[in-house]
Amino acid sequence: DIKACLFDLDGVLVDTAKYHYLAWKRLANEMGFDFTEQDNERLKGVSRVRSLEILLEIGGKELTDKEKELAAYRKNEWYVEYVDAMGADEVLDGVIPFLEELKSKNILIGLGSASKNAQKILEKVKIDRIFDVVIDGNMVSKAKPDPEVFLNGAIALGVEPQNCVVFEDAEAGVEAARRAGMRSVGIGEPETLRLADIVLPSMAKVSLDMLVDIGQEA
Ligand code: G16
Ligand code: MG
Repeated sequence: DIKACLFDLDGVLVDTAKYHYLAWKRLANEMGFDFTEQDNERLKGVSRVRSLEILLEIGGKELTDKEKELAAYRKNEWYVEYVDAMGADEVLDGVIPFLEELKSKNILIGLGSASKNAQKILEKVKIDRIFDVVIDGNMVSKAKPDPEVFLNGAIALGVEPQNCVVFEDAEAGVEAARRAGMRSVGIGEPETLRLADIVLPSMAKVSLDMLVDIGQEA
């Protein structure tokens, strides 16, 4: 049975991808090249350092390690300005009722995000207090698809991986869940989330009944 749900942040609970996009685009424009929303798809779920490498590859630019560090720092300063302006209305549809339903059934709630800003974002949109554990980009050494972030969540909650369900919008995140020995709900397109046990177009479609169904397959 299901004892814990572990949620990715960007693309599942909130849409911070649009702010990452604006901040990366500003950096790209300063370096003299354009960065499109389609390019931004490649950065979803990817760490900050890796995102910068992809951006530089798109622009055909090379930077020294010191310059890379400064560029990533500046991008984050701009990104955090957007995050600071976020409010409770930015929690995606369906999320709050679902989290409340989990709470009422004593199912534990965890966050498993690549973002180093995850705690701040949860606080800004006022859902931080509902989480029993938060594992973020400051606490893991290996990025998704490595299962570390979700395994650490399960350990912190004292729950076995087979009793956890992961909610993820990124292919690498769904792969991480599978490698952790957890079930997963993909949020997005079935074509890109093939490893997920079920795929839903958005969190607005999630229900506890559906969760119980995938739990029984175990
Ligand atoms: C999120 C985003 C990524 C971002 C990463 C790191 O991951 O999807 O685009 O690059 O966090 O964010 P930061 O620069 O704030 O550390 P997730 O795992 O929540 O989808
Ligand atoms: Mg995500």
